[in-house]
Amino acid sequence: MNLHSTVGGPGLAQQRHLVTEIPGPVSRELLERRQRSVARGLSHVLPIFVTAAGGGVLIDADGNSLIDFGSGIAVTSVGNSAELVVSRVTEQVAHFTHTCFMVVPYEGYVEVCEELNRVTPGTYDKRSALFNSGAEAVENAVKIARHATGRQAVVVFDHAYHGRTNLTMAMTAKNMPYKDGFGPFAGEVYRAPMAYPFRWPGGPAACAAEALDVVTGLIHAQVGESRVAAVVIEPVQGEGGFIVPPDGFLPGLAEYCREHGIVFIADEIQSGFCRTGDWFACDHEGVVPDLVTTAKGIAGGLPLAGVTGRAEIMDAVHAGGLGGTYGGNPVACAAALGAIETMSKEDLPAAARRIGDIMLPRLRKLAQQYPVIGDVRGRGAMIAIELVKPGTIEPDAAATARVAKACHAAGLIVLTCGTFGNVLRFLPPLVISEELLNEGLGVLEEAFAAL
Ligand code: PLZ
Repeated sequence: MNLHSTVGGPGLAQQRHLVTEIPGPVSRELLERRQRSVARGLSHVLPIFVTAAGGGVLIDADGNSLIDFGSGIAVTSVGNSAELVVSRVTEQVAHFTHTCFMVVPYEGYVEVCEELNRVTPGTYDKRSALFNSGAEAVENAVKIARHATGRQAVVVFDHAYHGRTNLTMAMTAKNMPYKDGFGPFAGEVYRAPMAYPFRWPGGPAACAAEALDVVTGLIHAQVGESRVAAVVIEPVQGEGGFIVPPDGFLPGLAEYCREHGIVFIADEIQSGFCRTGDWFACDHEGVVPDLVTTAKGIAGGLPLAGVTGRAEIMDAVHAGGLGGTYGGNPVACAAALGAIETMSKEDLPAAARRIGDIMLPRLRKLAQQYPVIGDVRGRGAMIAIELVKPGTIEPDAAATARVAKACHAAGLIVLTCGTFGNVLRFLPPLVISEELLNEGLGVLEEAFAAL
């Protein structure tokens, strides 16, 4: 079967165009093959098999063109097969594909670390290290924080998502599907309540101050400040429901960590690299973490992740204490340099803000029309709506699934998230055209009308 008839990238026709039902016959056939060969544990949001993608569209094996509001979970912020990613990767792959940075170094790795040190929050002296996945970056950030402080405890939050490896499963909040049956989990991980304005018992206005009180009180009573190596938080929570903490919460938490010698780690794996309208979500309130974890958007779709932070913390680890065969692979580094250049050249933080400016008013109008939408939130191009039983805050996962399904059938890729499975999230590529963005919103509106 020849699935490579179309070349991807920004040159693809930017249109929604369905020629079969979704999934079509070719995808269904491939899905059958997939069932016979790929483990059941891996599931799909939408079982169409992709043959090309670029800008704001995905083309499937049946020739359907779908609008992409997912970016492969916040990865292809610069678009699929972005020009500078393709050219840099093509050049690198022809020169050499791997040496292992621990065996023989290369400039690309150093350049990516220089870029990370430059673009992440904080102007202090920084160092970076590169890894393959977000989970691996989080694991290493915790290793570094423990080594630097000589302490063991790690504090994480309700609704947190940090990965699927053993330590990061322990740090992730949600049982199904991430943790169920996969224990025992790593120890010395403590969970605190998240400042979640929509669900905060005392209401959104009291949320920041009350949440800070509860978190710091819990650390004092149940862990002991002097035993805490790190507090790890997503400055805008991703998988847990696109929860945006109220202003004041993150600065307060950072200040508290500073007072107690606790390493403040921002997991910017989903929220980073222009997604929220700033280079990093922490920038919104000028929060400066001690360590930042990055992945996803960093390399335009190639697997790469980073830990960046204060030189004295990063360099506390002995030589040879960090590493991995593939971490900072030269091809992935080339992709990252192309992606970061694209973000700067095309001012993608501004593009993300423009996406938010278009989406939020339309979604707020939709919420007025349909009381099943209990909350509209997010920043930049990291936007979500939370679905509830009208007049309550009781989650409505079934309605969420129905809306998502209707969007998929109409050629719009949307993702769900949230501890209760009742959040529809929107993560379009930051290079999506205004026309396509508006058309996608139209599909969503029709899905609500049909609910
Ligand atoms: N930290 C904040 O969002 C990855 C997970 C998809 P990896 N989120 C998507 C899934 O179901 O596996 C994520 C994240 C935050 C860490 C991670 C982990 O990144 O690259 O998936 O390991």
